[in-house]
Formats: sequence, C-alpha cells, structure tokens
Amino acid sequence: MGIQAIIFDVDGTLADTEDGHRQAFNKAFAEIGLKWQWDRDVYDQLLSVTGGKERIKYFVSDFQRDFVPPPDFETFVRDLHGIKTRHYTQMVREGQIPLRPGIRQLIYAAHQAGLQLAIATTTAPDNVAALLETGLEKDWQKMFVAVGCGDMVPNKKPAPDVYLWVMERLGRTPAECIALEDSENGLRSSLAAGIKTFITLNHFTRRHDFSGAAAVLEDLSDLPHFTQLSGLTLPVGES
Ligand code: XBP
Ligand code: MG
Repeated sequence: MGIQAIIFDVDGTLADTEDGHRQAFNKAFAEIGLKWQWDRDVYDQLLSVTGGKERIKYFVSDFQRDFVPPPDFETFVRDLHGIKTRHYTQMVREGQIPLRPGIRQLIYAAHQAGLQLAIATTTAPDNVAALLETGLEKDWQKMFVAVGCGDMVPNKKPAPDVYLWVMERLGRTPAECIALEDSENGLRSSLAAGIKTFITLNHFTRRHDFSGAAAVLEDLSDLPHFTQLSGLTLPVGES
C-alpha cells in the first residue's frame, strides 16, 4: 500500500511565519510595558526551544537573568503568550503571512485525490485556524482528518508525541505517511515517529542538521518534482 496520508508541519512549512511570530512577541512585550525586544539573531537562538510559552521561559532563564518573575509566573507567561497570539493572528488575518509556494495546490490536489491530510504543529490552535482560514478557505478543516497542535500533547517537538497522536487519528502506520517539515526539531520529531520526512528550507532553519530527511528542497514551487520524489501520484500540473 503506497502513501495514504500527508502530515504537514505549520511554522516554516505551510508558511514562512517565524518573523511574524517574532514581531508578535515584540508587540506583546511592548503592550505590557516590558522593554524586551527580540531581534532576528536572538530569535534564531530562541527557536531552539519549541512552543511560544516555553520560548518565553527560556528567554527569561537564559537571556534575562536580572528579570524578577512575578509571583504567579505561569499565569504571567500564559497571559503574555495570549497577547502575542492575538497580535499574530491579527497579522495573519490581514494577509501579512501567505502560504508558501505549492502548498495550497498540494493540499487541494491531495485532498481531491483521496489522500488523508493532517497537521502536526507546536503552534497554538488559533494560529493554525487563522493561517488556513486566510490561506485556504473558511471551512479548511473539512480537508484535514486530524489537527495536532500546541498543548494537545504532553511533549512538544522534538518529541514524537504530536506525530504519534495524529497517526493514531489517521488510523495509519508510519509507512503509509509522509511528513513535511522545516526544522531540526520538527525532523527529529517526525523521524522519532518513524515517518519519512521531506524538508523545505527557510531563513531561520536552513543551517539546521537535516540528517535522515528523505530530501531537502528550497520549497514546493516545483510540485511535480516533489510528488515524483515522494511517490505521490497527484494530478499536479506545472505550478
Ligand atoms: C514552531 C514553533 C511555535 C512557533 C510559535 O511550530 O515552535 O512555537 O514558533 O507559535 P511548528 P506559538 O511545529 O509549526 O514548526 O507561540 O503558538 O508556540
Ligand atoms: Mg516548523
């Protein structure tokens, strides 16, 4: 039995989102009067930790040692992350973060060909909804069998949890799936779940270690090349 399901990472894969996340974090810091401002170099280092709330805690512990955390630090982080998500989803809905080349065409062609589609991401559910309502269509969820995101699993990437959660809901074995990812943490997660994984590169992750990937591509602008590489039989014309 060939490939029956495609599992998509979100940030860096469906869209080049991370600079948008970075700007949203900075807007949230400013909104609550924090002097923190993450430039691209700092954010590049902070991206080694997946999950926005975990990333804020990493920044405080390793980059902001003189910061005196408020009594209920967990609530502080959760509320700050909520403000950031509001800014990020607003940027997405204003059309500032389009889907990457070939992604929309691949999703519609694969769905029409009867393949199962799923999402396996670390980002918050609201971010996925904003991105796909804007980039695909209002009821995008009808095309996806499972949407694994954010805090739905106990351990975020590079742990395999979110990919295992999605495969269980797909009712598929790893051999029946392929994953699309952009980062070392994402690749480690999907490989730990036993899934053949294709990488598309972006500014923040192009220097990562992609050992074990089935292929590393700039992007999916040459969709026939990708479908041929991945063994998908899809009616995708020259994009
Ligand atoms: C990348 C992440 C996320 C985003 C920020 O997720 O690690 O944390 O950087 O989104 P993906 P949140 O698995 O899609 O590459 O602030 O909502 O976490
Ligand atoms: Mg990613």
